[in-house]
Amino acid sequence: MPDCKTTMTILGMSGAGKTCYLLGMYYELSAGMRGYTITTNDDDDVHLKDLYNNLNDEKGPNRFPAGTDSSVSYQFQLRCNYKTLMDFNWVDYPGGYLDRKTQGNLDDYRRVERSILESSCLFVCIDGNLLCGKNTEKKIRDIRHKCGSIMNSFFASYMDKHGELPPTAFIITKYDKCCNDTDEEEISEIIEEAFNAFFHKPDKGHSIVAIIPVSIGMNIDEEEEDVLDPLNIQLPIFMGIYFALGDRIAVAVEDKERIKKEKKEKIEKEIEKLQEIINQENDMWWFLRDNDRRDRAAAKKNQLTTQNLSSTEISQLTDFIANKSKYLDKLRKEVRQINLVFVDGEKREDLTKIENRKG
Ligand SMILES: Nc1nc2c(ncn2[C@@H]2O[C@H](COP(=O)(O)OP(=O)(O)OP(=O)(O)O)[C@@H](O)[C@H]2O)c(=O)[nH]1
Ligand SMILES: [Mg+2]
Repeated sequence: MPDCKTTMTILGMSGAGKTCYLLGMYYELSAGMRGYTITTNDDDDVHLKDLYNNLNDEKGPNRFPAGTDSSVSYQFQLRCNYKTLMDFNWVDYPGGYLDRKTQGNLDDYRRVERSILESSCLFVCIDGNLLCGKNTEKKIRDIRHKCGSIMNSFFASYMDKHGELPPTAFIITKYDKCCNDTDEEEISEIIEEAFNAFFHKPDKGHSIVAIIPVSIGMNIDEEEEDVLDPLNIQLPIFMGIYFALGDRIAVAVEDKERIKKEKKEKIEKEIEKLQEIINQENDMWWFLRDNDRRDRAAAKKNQLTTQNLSSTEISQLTDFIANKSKYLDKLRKEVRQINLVFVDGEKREDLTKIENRKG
């Protein structure tokens, strides 16, 4: 049975908003949204709720979590109507780990690298502060130098390991800071310039990119504001789970076909052998012919010819495919809300209409 676990990793420099994104996501989805909820173990639940309550209760800079000083792994379940759709791993780490040369801690760096390489979907965190102002060239330069130069080596390692890049969401964090200084067109131009490799048709499959502006609350870092009011924060998670779930269903369909084919071939071989016995006996002189042996072979052959191909394994796979496909259809509606998407560098209306994703 295909497992229903995946890993998603957010890449972002120190202060880019990774921990706040995680808190906003947990705040929004642990409360439930259109039937979807996120759950985790009790200890992590208490810890994350403390942190997001602090974001709501405190004012000024004290409301924000301190910069992350060591990596923490979380195991979440995305549920639909309380049933688990998929488990996913999430690592919250200090952004400085991405730059092993300045931090010098190779073990921590390797842990984050492993998470990135195991991810079915990557989230690239672009700090909205880098999109403030009116100078597009400066924005491109800043993003290339502050994000691209360090992240590119991870993308290259991913490519070496998998031969392709995973579906990737470029998340514009702190969008509340830059929403008056930029628009979809400029953001698309900047991301395409800074991360050009994601905007080409690869040798196999497709390059799948979404650009998603997110915020945990309008001007939440200013004194007088007092509420967490997340914008779009659920969309990257839904996108990641959508593709991971689609992949698991595809694996289950392949497994089912393979098992059926193997079973059919095995039966055909047995039938062939039985037919040989029948022929051998029929070819004998009648006084040497073993009629019992021939009749037993004929009866067994008859039984095998009419035997259907079902088995416990096949029916489990059939149930898995039917059940998960139902959720995939439901999730598709959420993923369609992402409106800035690119497939092989071409702007598309809808991320869920990709033919032959792996082909
Ligand atoms: N206006 C605004 N500010 C935000 C938002 N999200 C984060 N911030 C600010 O950005 C700061 C850094 O956010 P973090 O989430 O701690 O950044 P990080 O990427 O986890 O940083 P490291 O743990 O050092 O790697 C916060 O302390 C807030 O001041 C947002 O949505 N809007
Ligand atoms: Mg952090």
